[in-house]
Amino acid sequence: MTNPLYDRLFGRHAGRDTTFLILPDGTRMTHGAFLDRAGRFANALFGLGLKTGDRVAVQIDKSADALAVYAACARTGLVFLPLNTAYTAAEVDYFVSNSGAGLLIAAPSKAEALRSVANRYHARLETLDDAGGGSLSAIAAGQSPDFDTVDRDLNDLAAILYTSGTTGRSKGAMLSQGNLISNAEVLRDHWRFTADDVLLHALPIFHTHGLFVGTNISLLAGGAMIFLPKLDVDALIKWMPQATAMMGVPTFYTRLLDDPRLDHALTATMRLFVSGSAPLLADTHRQFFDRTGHRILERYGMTETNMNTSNPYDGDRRPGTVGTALPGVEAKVCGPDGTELPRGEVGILEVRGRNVFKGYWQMPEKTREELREDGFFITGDLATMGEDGYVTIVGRGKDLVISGGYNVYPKEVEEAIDALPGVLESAVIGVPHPDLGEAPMAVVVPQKGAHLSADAILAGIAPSLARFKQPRRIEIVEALPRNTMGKVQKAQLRAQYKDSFQ
Ligand code: MCA
Ligand code: AMP
Repeated sequence: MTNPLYDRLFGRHAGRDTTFLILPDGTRMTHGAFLDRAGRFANALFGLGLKTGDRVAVQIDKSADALAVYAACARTGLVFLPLNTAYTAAEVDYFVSNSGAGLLIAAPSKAEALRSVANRYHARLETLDDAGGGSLSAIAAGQSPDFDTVDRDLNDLAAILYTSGTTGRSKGAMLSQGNLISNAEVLRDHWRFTADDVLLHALPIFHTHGLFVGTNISLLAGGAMIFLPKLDVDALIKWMPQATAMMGVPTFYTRLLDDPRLDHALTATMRLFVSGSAPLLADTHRQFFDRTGHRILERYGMTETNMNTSNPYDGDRRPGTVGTALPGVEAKVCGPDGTELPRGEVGILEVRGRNVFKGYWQMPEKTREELREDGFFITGDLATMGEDGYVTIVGRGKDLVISGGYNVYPKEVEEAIDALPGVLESAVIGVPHPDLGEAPMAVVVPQKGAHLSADAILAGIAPSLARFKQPRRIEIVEALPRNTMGKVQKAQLRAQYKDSFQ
């Protein structure tokens, strides 16, 4: 019996008394103890009547048990579907309905709001909190830690992660066991992770960065993670002398730089700082080097592809670039028809490799639009590639705002605003933000005679949109700038409001 994802990431650690997780209160959980927890959850999930291939939607706070549910899904062949804890019930409704999830696991505090969602789609609802409580935890407590791992192969679906589209609703990116393992193996080797590493982990575990990049690499290498619930600079500073590596979005680095305690001594045990999910300013890279002597290693990825390019471990970590294609990944800068452009020209980045996803869940047309028949995935990112293969992301061909590493699709926010009474139309743009890199802002036109206020707009969209998608600034204007074709000129708005948060 084989199950590559479970066996290589988790199963081989069975019974080991090596440290896997160091929790915020200082307690340590060994690999063996973690796998016992995962075994109990595997029995609990099958005990609920779920079958291999069923989707398990999970909206819970970060904890050892949350990771154990991920391991249990790998072991049972259930498809893990993690959801941002900031999503509203209205947003979760879509994910449960679109995925046809058989089980929704929620934080107990959200159970009441999500019960009707689960009922509507005949999904089971169980709860799990970050302190060992909740109905699923109670079921797991009565189970055996032993479980017969379900046979799977590299092509089998391991996870669905939803990513919004520039038009229409979110799309579920289907990631196979092979997608996840191949990328984790490449990154472990590229970034030299070993069993001696201790990863300072303060990212959320419902996205690729914290879940597949951080956690899968640590598991493959057999190292430990200091597992913090969220970014808290005091906690990072407290734990850093016990760590060897950290992964973060650029906000991690700008907040650390704002703290006078960041210096060479604080980072003396660290061998690697990785940044990704959003552009790291070259200036941040340089300031971090001046303060600590460490050159942040920037890499580039997507939910659909895991990681595609990386600066080198040894060699030139070039500020403002995302490095070269990872081993086993092909990257090219192309024109609209997929023809590769001469080096140095700006085009859309396309990537191919074992890391690239299988397609969008039950959306064959969307899949065809973005995944070419020859296997190249059209990232939608504007890039250049130098003669030496270094890639620089210079912009986005897609209308997307990345705020603190979270993606905000303007169309989704505009639709929510436009649906409010008194709104004629709106345009949502990303503007530079000193802490979040970029933040969404809305420019709104009222209907004739209607009185609109920013507060009323925010209150109107709050029930349907996660807080991080809500505009940080709202301007009420008489009309939106348009070109002769009638298209809203977002570039003009971005230029007009570029200093909003500076
Ligand atoms: C929280 N808030 C945000 C964000 N996060 N607003 C805008 N953008 C955000 N990213 C809001 C909260 O709703 C709250 O609003 C206020 O900010 C403070 O909340 P708090 O939880 O204290 O926030 P924080 O601790 O300051 O978090 C900021 C953060 C966090 C550290 C940047 O968002 C974060 O960890 N981001 C990482 C995201 C990530 O992992 N992305 C990877 C995606 P209020 O107080 O007003 O109600 S995977 C990916 O992109 C690809 C594959 C890749 O390449 O990695
Ligand atoms: P997501 O859909 O959440 O997976 O976000 C993927 C997007 O994040 C990519 O298409 C890029 O636009 C952006 N991204 C990720 N890493 C980087 C990076 N190092 N520099 C610039 N943009 C990045």
